[in-house]
Amino acid sequence: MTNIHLLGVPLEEGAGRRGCIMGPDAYRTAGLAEELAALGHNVTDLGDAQRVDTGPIETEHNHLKFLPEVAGWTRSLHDHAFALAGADTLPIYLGGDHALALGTVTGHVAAAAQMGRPQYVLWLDAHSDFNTPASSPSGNIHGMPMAFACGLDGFPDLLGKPLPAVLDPQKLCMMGLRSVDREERELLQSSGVQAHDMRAIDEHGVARILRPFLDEVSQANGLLHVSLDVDFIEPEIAPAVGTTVPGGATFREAHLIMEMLHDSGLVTSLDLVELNPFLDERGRTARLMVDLTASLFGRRVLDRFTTSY
Ligand code: 4U7
Ligand code: MN
Ligand code: MN
Ligand code: MN
Repeated sequence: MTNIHLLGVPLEEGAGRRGCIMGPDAYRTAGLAEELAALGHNVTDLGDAQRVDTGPIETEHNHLKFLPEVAGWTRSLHDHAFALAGADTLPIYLGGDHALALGTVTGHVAAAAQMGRPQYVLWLDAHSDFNTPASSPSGNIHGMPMAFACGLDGFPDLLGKPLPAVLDPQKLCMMGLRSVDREERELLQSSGVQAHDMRAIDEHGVARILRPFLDEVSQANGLLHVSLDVDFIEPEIAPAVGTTVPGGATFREAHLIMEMLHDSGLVTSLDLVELNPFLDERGRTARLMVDLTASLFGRRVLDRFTTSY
């Protein structure tokens, strides 16, 4: 039995199109809390977080979109994550677009540093979200959170203070990559991130990639934050996302990752991001994300009630 806190993050300003603001309520409608409670967990819904007002944020990068809004969310979520990391609970952040990880990941990294434990991150995404303001082709800040958390140069003052601790890129494992921008790829490769593209999954399967990483986290007595972007999954089965890229993880590949994460007992916090309910088909993507989360919290294939989507 795990104490789970759900925190809604109705943030959409980091993405190129609107709709992620409806994400938290779609997870509630799809029955996330009820599913987790049915697995025997103690679930508390904290409601939605709120953005703080920052006033204008200085930058020479004028193409950054909705900078004060994203900075306001980053400050709010960093503080929420820092506080939740110190409590006896496993927080699930219900996005909202992936810019929320600017706050959640940096908050968990700061808390881990204070506890003297290494923080690891598993990033499940078609994209590496490793652009800096200078490298970003779009100016959309949801393409930048991991570069920010790893302390890369050129970011405006999103947090209102220097990062209390930076994420070690070597403790960041990415799976599912199939859209990385040219300059972004150089940043990613020179920083030493454990980056695995879809080809690696095709050749080796998810288990062969994930197991060594989980062993590493376990041996280091690390904390593990998981960030699941809807576009990690094949868009044919998860259409409710603004940035679809074909060739994503299959239903079983995604579930197997969640099942292995459950068995490891290592996960300490989770982001569910980029769900855009405006683009969904009869709630199927929201339901798939709820089912994947249920697998991460102990539901097994043989217990699963088979429905047809
Ligand atoms: B997501 C992109 F240019 N790399 O920076 C960018 F291709 O959170 C996409 O992973 C970023 O969905 C996608 O805008 C961000 C683009
Ligand atoms: Mn709401
Ligand atoms: Mn992403
Ligand atoms: Mn993505």
